[in-house]
Amino acid sequence: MQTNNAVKDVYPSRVADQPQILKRQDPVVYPNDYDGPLSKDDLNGYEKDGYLFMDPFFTPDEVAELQKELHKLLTESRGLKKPEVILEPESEEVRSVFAVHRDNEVFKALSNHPKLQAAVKQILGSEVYIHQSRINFKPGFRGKEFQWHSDFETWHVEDGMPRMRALSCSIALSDNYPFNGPLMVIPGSHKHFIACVGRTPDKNYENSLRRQEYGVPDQESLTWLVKESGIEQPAGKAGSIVFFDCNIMHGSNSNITPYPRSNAFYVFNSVENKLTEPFSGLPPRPAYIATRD
Ligand code: 6CS
Ligand code: FE
Repeated sequence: MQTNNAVKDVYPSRVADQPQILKRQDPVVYPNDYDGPLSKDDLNGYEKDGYLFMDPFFTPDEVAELQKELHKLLTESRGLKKPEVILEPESEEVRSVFAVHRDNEVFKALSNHPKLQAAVKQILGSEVYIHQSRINFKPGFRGKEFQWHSDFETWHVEDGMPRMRALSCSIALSDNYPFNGPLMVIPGSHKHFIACVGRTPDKNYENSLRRQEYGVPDQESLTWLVKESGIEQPAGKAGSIVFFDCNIMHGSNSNITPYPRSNAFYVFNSVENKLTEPFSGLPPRPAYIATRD
């Protein structure tokens, strides 16, 4: 068993030359008495499937303000050479802008939205902080795919996230349709941890955020997961939201339609699950990808 300093690695990945399917060793919904917008059924559904889709979640006025800011941010980011601005792998199109909860007033306010915060605490059962935020623009015609992966596998290996007590909120800022590359999830896959093969390269994030190669499960494991419970694609209008568990297997296809699929992603981590040293043994990733302070 690998350890880094004091913390045991209960989910070893990218250490063996064969993939492995391990059982999850953490709760999905953490017992708590936080009040919020999620019903008992919502929470039971999230526990079983690993995700919860709500359409709508935000009001039309809130959506209008977010869309205005989205276009402003995209215009500002084009041609901007800064680490937080990630380009598509085969063009100069903007793929993502990271750390919007830190650098942008409108998206900072969104991360503190009372209804959003309340829902997240009903699931994680504690106070929370933002581990990572980004806007994925997935532009029309050129928005490329996101390979299948578990976020937790990356956050554990490359950021040192100890346990599965985090979640992502994907907030639709443009209408997500079945055909413009919406999020695809494998319901129930969050209950298994797919240990991947390969060794994480130094500064892997300089490529992985454009096209992920490490931490992408093998086809046999993916086929096994899909056989268990199929594929769902919670595609909703602008203002809808998908809460998804840190370990659910997910991905999205390229967008060859004229309709951008732009979403805001906020990753909330429990204050009881703060990052330790990366289990890869490599230096930690920069703060704009993983909050460490
Ligand atoms: O490396 C990461 O942290 C990012 N990669 C993906 C594809 N999803 C999670 C996260 O945004
Ligand atoms: Fe992801």
